[in-house]
Amino acid sequence: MRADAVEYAVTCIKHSGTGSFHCVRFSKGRADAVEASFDGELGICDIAGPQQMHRHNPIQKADPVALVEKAEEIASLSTERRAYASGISGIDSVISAMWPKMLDASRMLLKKLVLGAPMVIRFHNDADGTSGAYALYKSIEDFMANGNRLKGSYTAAWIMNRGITYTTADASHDLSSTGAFTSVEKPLLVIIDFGTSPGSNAGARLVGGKFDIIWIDHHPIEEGFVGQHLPFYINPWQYMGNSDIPAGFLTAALSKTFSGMDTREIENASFIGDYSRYADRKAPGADLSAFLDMVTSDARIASGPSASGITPKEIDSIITDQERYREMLSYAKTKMSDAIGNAMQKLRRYKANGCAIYVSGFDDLRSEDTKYPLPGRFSSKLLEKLLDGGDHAILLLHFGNYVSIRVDTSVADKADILGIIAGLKEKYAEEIESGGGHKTAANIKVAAGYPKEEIMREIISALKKRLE
Ligand SMILES: [Mn+2]
Repeated sequence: MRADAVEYAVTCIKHSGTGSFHCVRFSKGRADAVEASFDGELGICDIAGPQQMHRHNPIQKADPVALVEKAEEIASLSTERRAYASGISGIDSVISAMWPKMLDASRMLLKKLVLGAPMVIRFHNDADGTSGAYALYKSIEDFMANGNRLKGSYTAAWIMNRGITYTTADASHDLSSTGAFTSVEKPLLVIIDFGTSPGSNAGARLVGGKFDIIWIDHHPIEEGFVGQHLPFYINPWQYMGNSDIPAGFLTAALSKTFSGMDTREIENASFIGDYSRYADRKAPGADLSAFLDMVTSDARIASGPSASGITPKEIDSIITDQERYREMLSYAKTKMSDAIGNAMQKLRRYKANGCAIYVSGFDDLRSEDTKYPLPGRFSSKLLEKLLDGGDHAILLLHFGNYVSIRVDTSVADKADILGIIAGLKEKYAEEIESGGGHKTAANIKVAAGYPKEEIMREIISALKKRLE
């Protein structure tokens, strides 16, 4: 070893492209990571510093167990043992119950960061899922810059998921993209704000054993969903909580195990985006929520510069550019309020006992090229607007072969929209292709060519009867 050389451990090799090597230098509870481009293998190498990172270096065998232990030590020293307190008591009791699991999950994540293991972070393309990815991204950046225990680079693919299932196609993609790495640590998959549909089972089974997985969610757990048995499945329903603690908030809380980053605005954006009872419309977060909703649904923006989906890094580059952020926010707000204004003019109103039932079409309310706003989210916004008037309301928004139904929480039990849909599916077995959802938000898909007007008439009369 040369006098000026320093021992680095090569902990991950990327084979694709020009190839690169994740090298870590451990010293007294901290790590410095660098990317190098020499030829080599996992092991110990001597390098004199970044300027020599391209040179071929002699490599000795290293004990991978010892390397992992060093990374685990850094992860453990970097994490906060006391549970994050948001100041909202209904949330804090749930978070403190979840804390031991969050702490373990986050230590695993930090260990992968230190060792440069490939990570895939998939987030749902709505304000909630994206606020979670954004909170995690900012917290990792903060940790690497200010944490003083890890400096350098890490390896992650951030993928905006245009659906709420982890499909076998997603799993195959993740296996093949991480297959281009040789690493002392398994790759990590982080899932944020997917549903709990058994439709994800096949994908989850495909990556099982090959990835460590952190799955952060807040949807009621469907029977037969295998994700709930993962060691790092994080869902408030397992801890006396419910969907009012959205995935964006949960991810921000998990990030608090290792970062002191202030994520309150991001947390509130997730509350607002998912209509949580904890949403605070007077605190910062409403703009961010509207912005995230738009950048994840406007077809031209959501695809991102690389056409593979906008990433938290790109989102951050817009948000930190004040002028650009203001411009895009105003675009989002104008588009949304125009669509709401047009829908309000076209509304038909039916009277039920103690409640108004509104019907509106959505087909010509948005431009074909941007696809913004998306109908499901728009119907929630429109109902919110209708409820501003103070009366109870139910909304039927139709577009294409779909009817999107949104129900005021205070009449949801009585209206029993899921019961109505179940009855209709029996009566119109041929005409209704699918239907279901929650008691406040449900959808029906009518078979192509069948007039949805008849189905809507049936829904209205069933609602009137139930509300009597
Ligand atoms: Mn959500």
